[in-house]
Parts: sequence; structure tokens; C-alpha cells
Amino acid sequence: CAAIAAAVCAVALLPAPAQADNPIVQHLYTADPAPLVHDGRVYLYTGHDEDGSTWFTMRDWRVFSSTDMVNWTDHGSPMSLETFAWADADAWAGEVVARNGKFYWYVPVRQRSTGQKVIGVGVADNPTGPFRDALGHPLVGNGEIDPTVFIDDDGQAYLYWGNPNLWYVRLNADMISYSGSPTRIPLTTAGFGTRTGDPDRPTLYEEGPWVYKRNGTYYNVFSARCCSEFIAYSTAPGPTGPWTYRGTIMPTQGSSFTNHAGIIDYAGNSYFFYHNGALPGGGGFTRSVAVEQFRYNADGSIPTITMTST
Ligand code: FUB
Repeated sequence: CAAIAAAVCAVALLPAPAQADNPIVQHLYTADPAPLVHDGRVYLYTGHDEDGSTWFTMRDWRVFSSTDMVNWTDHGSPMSLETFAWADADAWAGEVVARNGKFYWYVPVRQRSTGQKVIGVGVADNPTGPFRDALGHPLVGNGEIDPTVFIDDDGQAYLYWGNPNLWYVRLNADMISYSGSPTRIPLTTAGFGTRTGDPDRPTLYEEGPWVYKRNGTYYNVFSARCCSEFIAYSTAPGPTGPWTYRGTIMPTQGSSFTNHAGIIDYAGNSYFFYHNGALPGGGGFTRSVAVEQFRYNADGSIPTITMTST
């Protein structure tokens, strides 16, 4: 017995494995991952499902960071509904981008005066905040959610968002105003796949766009087909399309009924962030963010990626 106890003790003292545990965050329910690489560090922005939630009860956002994709530092909550005096609920899925020496966090929230979903912008001087309301009012609002922001090589920034539609607008260099009107991206089955059984929504596009460019190709990774969502993607030769549907990336959602993706390249590897309901007590409203390393295929396509926790 003493020998067994000594062996168990020795195992317990071994260094941590080189692979991060999934879910990444184990002390909170987190959702809607939005990774950002800045100055050699990965910042992970997430939503926060409240304990015991039976709907999307989300009142703040959280930030974590890592330099090795294994050990994550919790930077707390540098932005919440209280940041936006005109918002009263639904701190849902957003994304942060760095520009002008500042960090802009685009988020969907519910506007108190109208009860409508709109997009607000937080701004901070460093990636862990604190973030303040950049405008004092929504940037744009049409009842739709899930902004993603992308700055092209020519400096033009684009904001995309939407459920049930998919919209984009060109942001000005100040990142808190835009030119022209929001434009609806045509949701064709060639562009976004075919959904069966819902004549109102003929394509797979549901929500959660994540737009980026890699080797000259524009990628739009999105949450597909409520309400056992999976992650799929489309590509285009330019930031406004035309989009071509490329297939499924992650076919499952674990014990959540949503999934939501963010992708980065970091230190020579590619990483796919997603969420599921893998923590104890987890489910569709108590989700947890996880990550998988992957390799693009030689033609730039994205392989099928499997959850290592569900
Ligand atoms: O987290 C609230 C909502 O659930 C997000 O806005 C959607 O993308 C889905 O994940």
C-alpha cells in the first residue's frame, strides 16, 4: 500500500501536460470565443453564462490570455452591460480588433429604449481593458446580433453581423463610424449551403460569422442551422463576396445546442476555438469555451475538427 501511495504521489508531482485541458476555462461558464493575437500573446474574449442560467443570461464579458496555449491567465471582466448606459440585457457574442493604438470590442446587446438588439462598441487603451463605451449609443442597430470585424490589407475595415440575415458595413478609420448603409449579403445556397425543412431559411447560415483573410482568400466561418448548430464555412475572393459554401468544420455542439467559432494563427500553428456544454452542470445556457489545434489542407480548405470535450 505504501508503495502504491508513493507512486500516486510521484504522478501527482509530474509537470503539467503540454496540452491544455478542455474546456479552457473551468471555473466559469464561458461562451462565444473571440481570440485575438496581439504582441505575441493570445487574448481570448468570451461571453459569460451565469450559473444556473435557464436562458442566455449574460451580463458581462471576460478576458483570458496565454503565450503557450496551455496556461491561461484570467483578466476578469473589463466590460459589462453597465459599460453601456443605454443597454439592459444580452451581453452576447462579440469580437475585439486592435487599431489606432486602441482595442475596439464590438458586441450585441439589447437597447433599453427599444428592446431591440443593436451593436455597441467598447474601446480600451490595452487589450485587457478596462473598456469604456466608445459612442454613448449603438454603432448600428437592426435587431440582429453577433458582430465580427475584419481589417483588410488596404486598411478598409468591415463589420459583419446578423441572424437571420448577414449584413456588412464599411467602417471608417476611426472604427466607431461607418460609410454607406448596412448591406445585406445575399444568402444563396451556393454561398451558404442548403438547409432542409425550413422554407424561411433555405441556407445553413444561422449566426456567429467570423471573417478573416488567409493567403489571399476571405473566410467566413459561421454557426449553421439552429438548433443543433454546427460550424461551417464559406470563402470568397473579396471581403464582400461572392461567397462559396465550403462545408462543415465542426459537426457537433456537445451538450450545448449552439456552437460558435473563432480562428487564429499563432506561433506557427492554427487554432479553432468553439464552445459546448462540457463542464459539470453544463448545457445550452451554461457553456464552456474550448480550443483545438488544426492544420489547413494544402489547398487552404479547413479539415473537419473534432471536439476533445463535449
Ligand atoms: O451567447 C448568446 C448567443 O448564443 C450568441 O450571440 C450566439 O452566437 C449563440 O452562441
